Amino acid sequence: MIDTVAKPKTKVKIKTERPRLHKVILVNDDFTPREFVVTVLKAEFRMTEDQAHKVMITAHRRGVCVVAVFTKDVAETKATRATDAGRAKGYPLLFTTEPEE
Ligand code: TYC
Repeated sequence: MIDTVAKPKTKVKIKTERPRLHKVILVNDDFTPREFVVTVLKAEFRMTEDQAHKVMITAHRRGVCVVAVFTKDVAETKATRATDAGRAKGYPLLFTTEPEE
C-alpha cells in the first residue's frame, strides 16, 4: 500500500488594508487674488496653469473644490504649506483636509 500524505487545502488569506486617503480641499474667500491661488496650486500641488485655474474657479463658484487625495500625512503637510503661503502674504487662503469615504 502506498502511503499518501494529504496536503492541507486551506489557504491563509492575508488581508492588507490600504491606508485611507485624505482629500485636500480648497476653500473660497473674498480676498485672495485669483492669480495667487493659481500660483500656490501650481507650486504646492504640481498642477499646470490649466488644472490650477479650473480648481481655483470651481472653489470660487461653488465655495470649495477637492484639489487632490494623498495619504493623511502628505495631505496635511501640503494643506498647511499652501495655507501658510497665503498667510505669508496676508491672505486668508485656506486649504483643509478630510478623510475619503
Ligand atoms: N474669490 C477670490 C476672488 O474673487 C478668488 C479665490 C478663489 C479665492 C478660490 C480663494 O479658494 C479660493 N478674488
